[in-house]
Amino acid sequence: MNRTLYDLTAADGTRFSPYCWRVKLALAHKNLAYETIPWHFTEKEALAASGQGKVPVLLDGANIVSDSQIIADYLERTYPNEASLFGEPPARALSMFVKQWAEMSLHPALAQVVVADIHRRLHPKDQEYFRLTREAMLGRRLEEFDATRHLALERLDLVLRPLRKLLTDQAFLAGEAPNWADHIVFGALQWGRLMSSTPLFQPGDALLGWMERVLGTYGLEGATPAA
Ligand SMILES: N[C@@H](CCC(=O)N[C@@H](CS)C(=O)NCC(=O)O)C(=O)O
Repeated sequence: MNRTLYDLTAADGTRFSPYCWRVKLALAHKNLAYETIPWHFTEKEALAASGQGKVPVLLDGANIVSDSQIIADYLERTYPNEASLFGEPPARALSMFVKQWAEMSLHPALAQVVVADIHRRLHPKDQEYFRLTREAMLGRRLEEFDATRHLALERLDLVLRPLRKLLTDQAFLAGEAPNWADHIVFGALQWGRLMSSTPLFQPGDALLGWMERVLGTYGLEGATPAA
């Protein structure tokens, strides 16, 4: 069966969407092969069949599924014989806290660091759209983010503190093996580390070790950022 994921791309081919990374890890977790189609912000017509304009969009045979959480639930329902993305029911409920924390605390903190970098690395046809939508969303000119990068990095460090402590004490958010909660947070940090012009992590950082463990679990260590 054909399985295809629309995957946000920068001009140089870097796939940087945190939501797409979640889904790529979830597909690997379920051992499901897939191909990606690089997608640019302004290519809305390519997603028309999904009834909305954002990625990830997964074409799974005849099924068209969008939104990373809906895709995760779809994969869990459709492929019950593959490794569970959530584990037991309480674990799925807890992963919803991780999702809300990632989207309401971690993504905004990362966005302040990388939004101007992302703009510089987009295909020219996406740049104006990205500037208009992100400046409206964040309430500031993109150039202002470069000037306040040091403050954004300090804020990010604070937001990451509990995660760093946790991942010093245990291998994965989900315990001894990664699951959807790890995929969600990985997606965010992968977005940040692929697109930030300044390194987000120092060598030896517990978060880096965890990211390598997540990729290693799925045999993705050597994966290029475009995979
Ligand atoms: N709730 C959605 C969010 C998806 C989302 O925001 N995707 C971004 C890329 S990271 C997008 O496609 N944005 C299109 C746009 O801003 O026009 C999910 O979990 O998949």
